[in-house]
Amino acid sequence: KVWKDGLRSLDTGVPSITKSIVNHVQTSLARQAYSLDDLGAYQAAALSVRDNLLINWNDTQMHYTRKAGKRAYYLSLEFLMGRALDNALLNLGLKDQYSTGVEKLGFNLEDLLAQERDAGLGNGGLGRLAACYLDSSASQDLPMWGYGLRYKYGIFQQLISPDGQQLEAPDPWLEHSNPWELPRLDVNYEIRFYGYSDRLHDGSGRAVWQGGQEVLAIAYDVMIPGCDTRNTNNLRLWECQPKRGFDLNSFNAGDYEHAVESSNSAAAITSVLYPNDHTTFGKELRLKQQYFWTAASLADIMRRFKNLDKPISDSTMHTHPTLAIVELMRVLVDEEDVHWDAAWKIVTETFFFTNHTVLPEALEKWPVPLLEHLLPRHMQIIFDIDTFDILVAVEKKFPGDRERLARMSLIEEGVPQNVRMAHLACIGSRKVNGVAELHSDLVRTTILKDFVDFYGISKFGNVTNGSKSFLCVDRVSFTNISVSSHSSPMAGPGLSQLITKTLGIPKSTRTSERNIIKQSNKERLAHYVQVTLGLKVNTQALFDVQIKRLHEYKRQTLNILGVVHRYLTLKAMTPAERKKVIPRNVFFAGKAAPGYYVAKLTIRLIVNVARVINADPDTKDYLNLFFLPDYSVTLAEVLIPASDISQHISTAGTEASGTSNMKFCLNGGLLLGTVDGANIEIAEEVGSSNVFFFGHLTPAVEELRFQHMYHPVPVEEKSPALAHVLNQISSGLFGDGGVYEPLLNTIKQGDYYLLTEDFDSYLEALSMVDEAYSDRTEWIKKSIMTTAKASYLLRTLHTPSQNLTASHTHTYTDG
Ligand code: 26R
Repeated sequence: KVWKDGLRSLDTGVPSITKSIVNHVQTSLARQAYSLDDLGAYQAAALSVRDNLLINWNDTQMHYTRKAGKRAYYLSLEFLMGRALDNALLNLGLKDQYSTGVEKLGFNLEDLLAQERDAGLGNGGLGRLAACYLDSSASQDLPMWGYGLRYKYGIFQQLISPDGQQLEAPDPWLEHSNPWELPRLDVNYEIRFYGYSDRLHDGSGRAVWQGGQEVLAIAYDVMIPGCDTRNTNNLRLWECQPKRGFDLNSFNAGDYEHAVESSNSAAAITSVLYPNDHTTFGKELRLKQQYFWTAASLADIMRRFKNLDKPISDSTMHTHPTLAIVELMRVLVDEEDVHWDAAWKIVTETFFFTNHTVLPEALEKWPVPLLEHLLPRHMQIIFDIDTFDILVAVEKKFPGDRERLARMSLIEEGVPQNVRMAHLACIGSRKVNGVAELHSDLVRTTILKDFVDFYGISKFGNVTNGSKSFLCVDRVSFTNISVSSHSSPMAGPGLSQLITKTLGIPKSTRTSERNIIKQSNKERLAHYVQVTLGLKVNTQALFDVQIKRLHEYKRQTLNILGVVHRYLTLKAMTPAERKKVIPRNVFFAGKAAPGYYVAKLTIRLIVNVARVINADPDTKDYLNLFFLPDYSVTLAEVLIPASDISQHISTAGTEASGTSNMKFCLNGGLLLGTVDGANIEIAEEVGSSNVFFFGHLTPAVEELRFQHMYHPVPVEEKSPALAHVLNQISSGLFGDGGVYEPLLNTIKQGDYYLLTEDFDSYLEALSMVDEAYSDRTEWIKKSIMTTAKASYLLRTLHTPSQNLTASHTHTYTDG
């Protein structure tokens, strides 16, 4: 924190805030203050906040340069940032002042915040994790940079058609100018594709790569403010532009289309985020994105390194940036004249590889012919690494073990051959880690087992997501709802303020304040549903939430089948019996990859079940179902704080970690889940009596799958309850049953994700939730304990003022 000495102090009083907003209206926006709409007011307020950030940002960068210490670089194809203004105001501690300031100008701050479009440059957990790490490192005064792509279109907008199908629309998030980015037209690099590579055969291992197509990488910087510190880090996003612009010859010959072709093909590289999650697809454009981004980022890092002459450290994420390993070899060997062995040593001391999934369909592989065509030099380097750094070395350690060689090689045999990116990431990195204890174990014992045998176990660690690293500064996890935009009479201080405030106040006051906050968060969600779906929500009911990308392994299908079961059970009851049932609202949100047929069918089923259930006078006082379209960071900020229970019900061994699970806990929502990912460590911390676990454990999964494959048993025999539910759907209770056959068949045939095996214990867990919720006093205790213990698990707070030290935590949790 040395750099904080001798800093300019900012004038953040309300008068200077209003003055600066009005200034921006007139000079930056060229508009008149009296005819300004909310969008204009948002833009002016954002520019005024940006002025503050810029001063901090400049001072921070200057300090880093002067200090010339080691830096960390976080490479990710995805940064799911959400909205920036609210985050900046909270981190700068200026929310109250700006609220008063814009009010004086006739605006409401919450309405202005709502004008901002989410920066949705990511798919789900992996992208949001990257955003959290940026936020967290800035808050902890760590010199970390993010590197990513400036997609013109972020994650698609999800629409739901009248018959319940997901439709996709583009997300033109940059439509209005983006006040949060600073174009750096002077920071640009030339990136080559295609061409040919000639080895020099002079014993140096060098080659010359030329020809092909060159494009330009242009830097855009996004300021990342720390919380309660003036430390402000940087996220550098690359835009691809053509190197030469128009081809004048074609243009003059009247061939306009050909003239702009090269500019189009360059622009295509950073035009859209791939919306695929957990499935590889082998598209050339995606490979181009990966190389473009790793090459530009490395060139930038190298330039900074040479200027500073100090060590660098580099952390890569997932297998998406694996080409950086090969690119750094190319730069060192071909351009910097470093000997191959010395270069390999530098590379393998520089990168760290975090694995984020063990699902086989998500393990990245690139066809050799494609790589050879697009990046001929890199393909040569990969073959050389394979030969010298794997095959020769493994043969030496395990002589004559040909099967092992074939398993470990970077090249998977077949037509065509494929490059295994996870192997490359593993051997090119200093350390490898998974994202929760169970997942890291699976990395060590399944996909990278041979590499553990080869390198020894110490290279393979675990870094559980959230745990002691980022969560207390994640706005999603700890939503500071003060006054909601519809100004509910119940609106009180947010939970985080309560925690800071309550250290030391009596237990009864804490409990009632917690209840007021939870209730106001439910009202806020109810209001959102009313506005977006036109449906009324009973805010006295239990709020049950499952929000995440749609995927078979996450088993949203299990949840919706459970809802149908509840509906059928309610229908079979007498009115008197129903009166004893705990009313429940079930909320779903999440996007399906546009080409993922079964996941899209699940959405369709949810929407159509909702339509029937919500309209049924027999049951509508006891069960309601909502599918909220277009899940986003901003929507998560409304949903997570409102939950009583959240579902994290993946087949054991499939969810690497999950990150929203801990965010729900921090917000006092209890977990209903399988023994998977970070659920396990969360339960260890918050106490197993505060978590509802069900389902088979990881070791049983493989054997059960085998049985279902080779000795299928009818659903009826495994679970009569499930069979009944499936029959009702097929027979048309929720509209044409035939539509859902392909989805239901995934359960009836093969049942890879083991719904038939887990259905009955899932129902039991749901009943236990009902039972626990009926004793409201006990439930509230559980909820408070969950918040307290979860914040203990995620206890790295970043400032002395907010730091819950062990003794404070004790004060808070002794209730
Ligand atoms: C190769 C390609 C198509 C691809 C595969 C997988 C693209 C994107 C993914 C997404 C994966 C890597 C992902 O999002 N994993 C999630 O990472 C989170 C953060 O670590 C975990 O919490 C979550 O469990 C895991 O699914």
